[in-house]
Amino acid sequence: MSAREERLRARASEAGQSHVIDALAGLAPAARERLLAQLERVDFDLVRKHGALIRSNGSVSSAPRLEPAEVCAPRRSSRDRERAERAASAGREALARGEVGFLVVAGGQASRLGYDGPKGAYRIGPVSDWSLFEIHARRIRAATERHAHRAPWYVMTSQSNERATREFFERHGYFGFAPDDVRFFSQAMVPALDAQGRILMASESELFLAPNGHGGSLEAFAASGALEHARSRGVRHLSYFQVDNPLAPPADPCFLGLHILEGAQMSSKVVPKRDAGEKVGVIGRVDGRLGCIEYSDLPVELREARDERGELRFGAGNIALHVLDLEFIAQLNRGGLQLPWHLARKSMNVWDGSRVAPVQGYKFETFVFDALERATRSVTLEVERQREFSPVKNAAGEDSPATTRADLCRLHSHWVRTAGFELPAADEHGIHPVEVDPLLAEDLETFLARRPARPLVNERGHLYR
Ligand code: UD2
Repeated sequence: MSAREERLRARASEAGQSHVIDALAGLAPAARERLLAQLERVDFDLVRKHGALIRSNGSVSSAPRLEPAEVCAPRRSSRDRERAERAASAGREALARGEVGFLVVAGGQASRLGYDGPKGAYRIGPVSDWSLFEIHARRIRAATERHAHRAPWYVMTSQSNERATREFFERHGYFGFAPDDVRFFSQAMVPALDAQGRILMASESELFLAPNGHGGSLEAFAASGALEHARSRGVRHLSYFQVDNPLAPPADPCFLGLHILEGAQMSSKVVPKRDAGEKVGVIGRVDGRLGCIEYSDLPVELREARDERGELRFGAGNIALHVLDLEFIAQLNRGGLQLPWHLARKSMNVWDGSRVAPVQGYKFETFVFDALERATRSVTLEVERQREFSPVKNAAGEDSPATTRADLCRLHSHWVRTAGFELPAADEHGIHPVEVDPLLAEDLETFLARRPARPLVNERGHLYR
């Protein structure tokens, strides 16, 4: 056994994982090298911690004390409306100075959607048939053109989709961006474990690794050099969004301005939850600090609790749109990023020594919203769901491609109707197949101001561009 293998064996067996070294025996040289390279990247101390987390059942020692968060709600309070209007000009100025960069997290595995490829490549445009990436790209380009300033776009992938994502961008000419304005970086992967805390294998020569959650974006952004790149470009604030939500406005002057004027380090947008059971985290004060409780961790009595007006007491649904200051990310990474780990029990196809078979295993993730409690200042802004949030999560039913396409059509039909244009016939669900190119307009006001002559008509519907 080589010195390299000896070193690894010592580390692995100390962590109770010698089976992964035993797996090297009998492998052909290339396979052996692949497994060795993977093993060298494993943080065995972390694996040990994750094993302990399984044994403690992932439980938090006591139920959290939760209070509603203070929310800025321009639609419900005239004071907040005035505050938001004042803030918008600060946001516009920051955009015009090029101080805002964009970060999309796209490292997830799209397993619920059942799509074999990067989720961002999924075609969602109801009339245009544009992919999620293309729609986000058009929104960012619209913002940079409007504010006459180029800004970098950071795309977080994971090992499982990095190559495919880069190829997709290349094939599409970087969606009109200068290649230097798009930077990819990859989040880290961590081993999945069985119920005894043993590392699972994906094949005889591969560990079963899974992306470390979108909290990994904060670490990888710094470690990959993206943070330095952003600094050198004069970026001070990062607009963060998820690839699955084509309604996400990446450059909202009001949100950016509120964040800046408040001197905040990390801010969030919320929408009132659709119902108590909706699968979004809730932003609130957790044990006195601002935070977000994931839907699966919210005790049922808190999930159902209502205030005197009959509204959900903990109804500030996290839609995963944040502004993060670059210096805040740098500060979080000083001495190593320490976000809490969450575990998820899932069925996975693993190598059992002779074949690949499904077992119940554990994956480990950190969540970006856990950084909220480290922010000394933060703004929570309530926005309208129909304008900003319609994620593609599932293959069918709620939050699926069908509901997202219908939401896009509903919003854009409203603009088109208000502008006095004719709508194409509705389908059996009452949806008019209409879509507006973000490069033309991202809101009703701009659409009315630009008043496009006529739509492009194709077999799917009307596209205004
Ligand atoms: C997330 C939030 C939920 C709510 C909802 C809004 C968590 C745990 N919960 O729910 O509170 O805000 O979104 O849509 O996040 N991703 C990565 N790397 C990873 C894992 C995820 O890049 O390792 C990306 C993924 O590509 C997607 C986004 O993060 O864009 C959300 O991931 P998800 O769909 O697993 O999160 P979900 O639906 O549980």
